[in-house]
Amino acid sequence: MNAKLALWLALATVSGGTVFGQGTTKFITFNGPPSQPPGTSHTFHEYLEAGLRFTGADTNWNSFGRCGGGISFFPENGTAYLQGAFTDSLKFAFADGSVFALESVDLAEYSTVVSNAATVYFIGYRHDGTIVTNALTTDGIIDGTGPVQDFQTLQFSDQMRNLDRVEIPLWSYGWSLDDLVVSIPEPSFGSLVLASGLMFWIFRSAWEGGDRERKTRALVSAGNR
Ligand SMILES: [Ca+2]
Ligand SMILES: [Ca+2]
Repeated sequence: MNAKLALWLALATVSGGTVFGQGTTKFITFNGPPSQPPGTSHTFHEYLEAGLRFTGADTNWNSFGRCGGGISFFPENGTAYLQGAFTDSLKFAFADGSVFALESVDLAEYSTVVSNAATVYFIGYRHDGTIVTNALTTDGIIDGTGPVQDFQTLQFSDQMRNLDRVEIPLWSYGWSLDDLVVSIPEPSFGSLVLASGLMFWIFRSAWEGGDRERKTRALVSAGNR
């Protein structure tokens, strides 16, 4: 194996890891900070968790709700979650600009009063300029703080990756949202180890090559004396 081939393999391994690696999975719980105690519900303009920044998607109505649970007519899962009432919207992206994929999300209806099955439109703006939309619909089953399970875990399609940002627009309101699972692709540990091993081999070969050349030159000059 020559040095150029080894270098090419090392680069291919790293870039292959970037595309096919496991990446980092982030579980966004919306549990804070800041804390949102049970029995409370507030309007938010910004919320940050695990590097992901949430704001309103609309410039005029730049808000969304955050509920601490423990309110009889709102959905319940024992933790804090986000809500989109009329005039609410949501936009999220990594503060450091990392591209990401959406894996799954827990969704519930807005309340026992607005208890119709909620269809939530997630509009993904991909890094290549294309746009992908997933419309996720809840089961319409909600009893607030009663025994029934209000939230469901719903999966995103395989198209929801390589995203710069995601928006739930103003017209897609009447939802409750928790436990968003997001992943960031990155080189896997195995591919990094293999790549660094190949790089070491390249440098060692170059060093030994240089060393052999020096020895040969010394022998030749000794023979000429
Ligand atoms: Ca939560
Ligand atoms: Ca439900």
